Amino acid sequence: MNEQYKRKISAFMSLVLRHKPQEIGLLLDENGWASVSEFLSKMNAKGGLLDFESLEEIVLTNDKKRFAFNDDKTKIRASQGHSVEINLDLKEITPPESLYHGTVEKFLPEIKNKGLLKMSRQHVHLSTDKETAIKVGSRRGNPVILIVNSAEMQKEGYKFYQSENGVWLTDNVPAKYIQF
Ligand code: HQG
Repeated sequence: MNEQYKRKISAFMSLVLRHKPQEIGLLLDENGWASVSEFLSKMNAKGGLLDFESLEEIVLTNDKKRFAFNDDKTKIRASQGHSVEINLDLKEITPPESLYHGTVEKFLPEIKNKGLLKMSRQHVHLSTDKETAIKVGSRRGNPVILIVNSAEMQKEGYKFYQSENGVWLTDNVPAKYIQF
């Protein structure tokens, strides 16, 4: 499988497993899992040639480990980033002192006003390293990096989670905990 093809399939998998399973007529269970055999047959229904070995390669080599199998590899799901309502069964954990969020200038007035909101996703996404936040912000233009006082938030009752692929998640970040 060449890299370009892998990227294309992986982007489509993100769409299906996070946002629009109905795009291929797939159903996700309440925890976001799809049956691997059903996923493959529905991905291939319009003439695709994705087999289990290629899927496994995509899951294993994906740059952000966006997808995960269950133990016996009969189910697959996206590890984070959903807009469909599913329960990832995340365990609350203690965050580091601070976390980063990458955004762009044009959102700053709203963020200063309302804080960071999850918008169409299930959580606000944060990272421990600045580089990741720069990449996230760069998807929309010139990146602006915000620092979130996560330890202080947790002390004051806010909950933090980490997805299977290491993304820090929380429900919202009021502006008073953000360093602009
Ligand atoms: C902004 C990708 C106005 C927020 C990335 C962001 C990430 C506000 C946008 C993952 C706001 C939402 C998530 C407010 C937040 N007013 N704008 N009050 N609060 N925003 O895509 O964090 O590559 O839902 O700053 O790498 O950009 O797909 O979130 O710009 O990990 O795996 O509203 O998606 O992962 O955008 O990205 P998103 P995000 P993948």
